[in-house]
Amino acid sequence: MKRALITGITGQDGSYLTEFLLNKGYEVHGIVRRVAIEAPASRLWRIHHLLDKITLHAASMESYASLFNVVEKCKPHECYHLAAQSFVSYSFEDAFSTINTNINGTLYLLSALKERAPQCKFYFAASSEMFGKVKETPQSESTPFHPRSPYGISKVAGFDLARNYRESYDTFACNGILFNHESPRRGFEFVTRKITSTVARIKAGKEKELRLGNLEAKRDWGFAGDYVEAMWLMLQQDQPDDYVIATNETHSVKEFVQLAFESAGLNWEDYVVIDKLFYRPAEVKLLQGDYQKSEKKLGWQPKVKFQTLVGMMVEEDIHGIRSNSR
Ligand code: G4F
Repeated sequence: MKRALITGITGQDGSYLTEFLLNKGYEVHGIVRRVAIEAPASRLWRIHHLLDKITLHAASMESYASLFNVVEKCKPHECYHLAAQSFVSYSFEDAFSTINTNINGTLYLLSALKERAPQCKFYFAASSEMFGKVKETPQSESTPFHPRSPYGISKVAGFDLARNYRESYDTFACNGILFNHESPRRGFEFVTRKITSTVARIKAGKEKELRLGNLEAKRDWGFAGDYVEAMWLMLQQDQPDDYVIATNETHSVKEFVQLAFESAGLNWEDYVVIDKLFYRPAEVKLLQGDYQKSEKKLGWQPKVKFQTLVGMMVEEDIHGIRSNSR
């Protein structure tokens, strides 16, 4: 039986990936912070339904020794490194901890795997934020990076670390350059879930307005459930490589807002307030991913389209509020 080790297993992608790998017959191990094990209701809600099928290990991405011990115990065949401080806005507020956790965590894990499980295949969650001030549109694997936030910088470093382990030590290390991917399990701090959850609260009469920053920014938004399959496919190839995972469509935050309010039968202009608080010191204006290489080499394509994604998220949030008030 194949054994997979997932960092960031409690997050949106970790939960979908765990379901995907369990369906494929994997033994799934996850790394979580000790506080998460002590507060399962608030910290493990996305994987609550999977807890009796997986093994959780308490460790910290900031501690080489703790990661080394988990790798030694688990001896994984595949490792999916998803854990990160992944909220771009927060990375401006605390650049030091974002850089520290994201870069060192990746290096510690790569090093522990090299020492104790050198045959393990490694997936690094790189990001379209690395393209930042984009040099061309759409962006592909050959587009140069120009990150615009401490988070983006940390992801470029992680990307380079994975590639360097591949070139120096023959580590089977792949970088998935994932564009924004969303779902009803998305954290509430990200713009899509902030919008859909507030639309649901407005619909239920529990909220009066939605305060947002830059509505002109454009993103390539896909469905997280589709994207975890691509992570797995990368590790099933004969050679390690880097891949863009995207939809090749771009939409503004304003379009997302309009559609979300429309799906709930509301007019967005009656509720949205622009608040400078949510603007970033440096913005990534436009992202659109060219996933031709992934389509050709991995046989991967996105299934869920923008409209369906927005509708699905609004519907789930409305449903969630109704079931909670029953
Ligand atoms: O949802 P966001 O916070 O996502 P962002 O910054 O694009 O990053 C996400 O995608 C990356 C992949 O490209 C991941 F690597 C990263 O970890 C994360 O998952 O913001 C999207 C856009 C931005 O342009 C932001 O300025 O929405 C704009 N925005 C406007 N008002 C807002 C708001 N973003 C947030 N979070 N909150 C607002 O009120």
